[in-house]
This record gives sequence, C-alpha cells and structure tokens, in this order.
Amino acid sequence: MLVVHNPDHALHAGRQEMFRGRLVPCHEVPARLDHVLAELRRRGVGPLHTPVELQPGADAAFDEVLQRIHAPRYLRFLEQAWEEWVALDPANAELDALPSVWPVRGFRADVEPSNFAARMGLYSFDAGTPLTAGSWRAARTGAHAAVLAARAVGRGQARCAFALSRPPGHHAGADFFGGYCFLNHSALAAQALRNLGADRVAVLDVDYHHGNGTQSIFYERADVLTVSIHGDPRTEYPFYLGHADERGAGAGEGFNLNLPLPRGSGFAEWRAVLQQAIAAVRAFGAQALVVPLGVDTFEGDPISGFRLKSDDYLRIGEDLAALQLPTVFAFEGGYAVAEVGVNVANVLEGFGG
Ligand code: SP5
Ligand code: ZN
Repeated sequence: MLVVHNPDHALHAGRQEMFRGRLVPCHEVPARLDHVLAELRRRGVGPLHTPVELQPGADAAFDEVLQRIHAPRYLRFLEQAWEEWVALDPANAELDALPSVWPVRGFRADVEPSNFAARMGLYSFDAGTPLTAGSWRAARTGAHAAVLAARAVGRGQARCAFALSRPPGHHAGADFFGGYCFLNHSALAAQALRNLGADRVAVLDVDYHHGNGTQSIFYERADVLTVSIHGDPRTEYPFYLGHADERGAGAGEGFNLNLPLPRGSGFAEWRAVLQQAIAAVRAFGAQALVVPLGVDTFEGDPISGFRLKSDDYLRIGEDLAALQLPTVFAFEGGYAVAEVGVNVANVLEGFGG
C-alpha cells in the first residue's frame, strides 16, 4: 500500500466552527492525521511518499485535473481568500474566516459580488468550515497528494494507494467548500485515473456523511459511478442531498447510488448495504476504484450516529479487496481522535497489498 502523505496538512488548523449559535472548538484537527500516520508507521504500512513543495504550474498535469474538477473562479477565490479577509480588517488575522450569508433559492449565484463576505457565502454551504491563513496551501498540497496517489495506481506502479491528507475532501463541490472540505480529493483522484486511461471509475464513499460534493461533481457523467453509504440526510448532515431517489441526471442517469441508513445503525446493517454498493460497482464494470475513507462511522465518534467497532474496519477492507480493482483510498472524516489511526489502519490492513 503506497501512502502519499500531505506534509502541509497542519497549516490548516481551524480554531472554531459555528454550531447552534455558538462557536465551538473544531472537530477536524491536525492530530487526526498524526494519529493515522503514527499507526501506519507502527504497523509498517508503506512505502510512505511525501510530495515536495509544489509551486503553481510546476506539475501541469495536476493543475489540469484541478481545473477540470473545480471552477477556475472558485480556485482563485480560495487562493486569495485569506489576504482578502485580512484586508477587510487587520484584526481579522487573529480570527478564522467563516461565512455568514448565502445565496439561497431564487437569489443570483451567477454574479460574483466584490464584497468578500458575500463571495465567501457564494462559495460555501455551511459555517462549520473555517478558512485560515494556511488553508489554501494545506488543501492544495493535499489535493496534489491525492492526484499523486491516483497517478501511481493509474500507471500501475502501485496496486493500491492511500492519500493521507487533510483537510478532507468529499463535501467540496466544483465551486463550493463546506463540511471541513475545500478540494475534493476523491473526485480529483477519479479524474486522474480517467486521464490515465481507466474508462470507468467508481467512487464508493464510506464516510458517515453523504459525499454531496463528489455526487454533484459527477452527477451528469456516466464515466464515474458515485456510490455513498451514509446517515439518512433527513436527520443527518449535510441534510440537503443524499436521498435514495437521487440517481444521476442526463448522461449520468443511473450512475449515482445513495444508500442512506438510519442513525443508530450497527455493522450488520452497514455491511449488508456495503454488499449492495460492491454489487453496483461490479455491475458498472469499474476499472478502478476510489474510496473516500471516513471512519466517523465508529461507535465512539463525537459527531456521528453509527455503531461500528474497531474490528469491523478490518472486514470493510477485506470486503473492498474482493472487488480486485486498482484502488485509491482518500482520508475523510473520523473525529474520535485517539481511535482514528487504528480504524483507518484496520481498513488498509484488511484490504492488504
Ligand atoms: C468530512 C466530514 O466528515 N465532514 C463532516 C462535517 C460535519 N459538520 C457538521 C458537524 C455538526 C457537529 N455536531 C456536533 C454535535 C455534538 N453533540
Ligand atoms: Zn464525515
């Protein structure tokens, strides 16, 4: 298992997220990744590859994938956001940037406001995703790590790879951030695999939360099947997407599969649904697989509602390996910080290779 790690991840360290009228400490903290890295090292999972600092333009193929998945004006926004935030008021340098106004139904999303707060709302869907001085650098290097992992798999240099990055990715859409995510690693990995010749790529999202960003990016495409197993959006974040009747649109009709489960579900129910997901990936005839790997399905997760135990993650890895596909894993959620390393490492160990 090739592990590509994001050396810049700790540059993104939000202080607070908005929750029910209060600013509360961020759940998505740098220590999460440190625990995963430590556990992988302890078990000798590797080799470990650390991408060198990447200047814009230094890897033209990466920039091409980034621009294919994300809107150029959104990328420009992210790149400049921190400077603009501080330009509003020098005192802002001590605060995280959070949006507080959004264009809802019937408002204009086609005109980009010049006001920074208004643009921040245009490009986001929640107030739980702080943007900090280092967020862009961390997100960009993390996205690069995901593309490098996909490239190694797409070129046959590795049968499977793990992009160990944060901030996470699966809630980020073509032109929006949210759910702690800015750039969509799994979408970028899927596109990189497509560019290297895989005609059909499947994304099987096992994070507790629906992969709304990935779904929306590929919703009208037939070349990437998106499948997500998640807490029912009637009660669970991100609420406004992830229902079973969302099947794709246009050319993409039939190429999106949502498998929501009620809050409180345990591994028996979860694993039965994983078998459905795996059957769909097989029926699609995928030539490569991308797995947004969140372990916030864990019973001890502080913000989620499934009841998986640490040993269950070994079974998930084994079940996914049965597909016998070149596979890229990308680190997503998981907020029981002390257990995140063991749970992620169990999936990779169960998968083998
Ligand atoms: C990648 C990922 O897993 N993103 C998840 C984003 C969830 N954001 C909303 C969190 C709501 C926090 N609720 C706290 C409840 C504590 N009792
Ligand atoms: Zn999640």
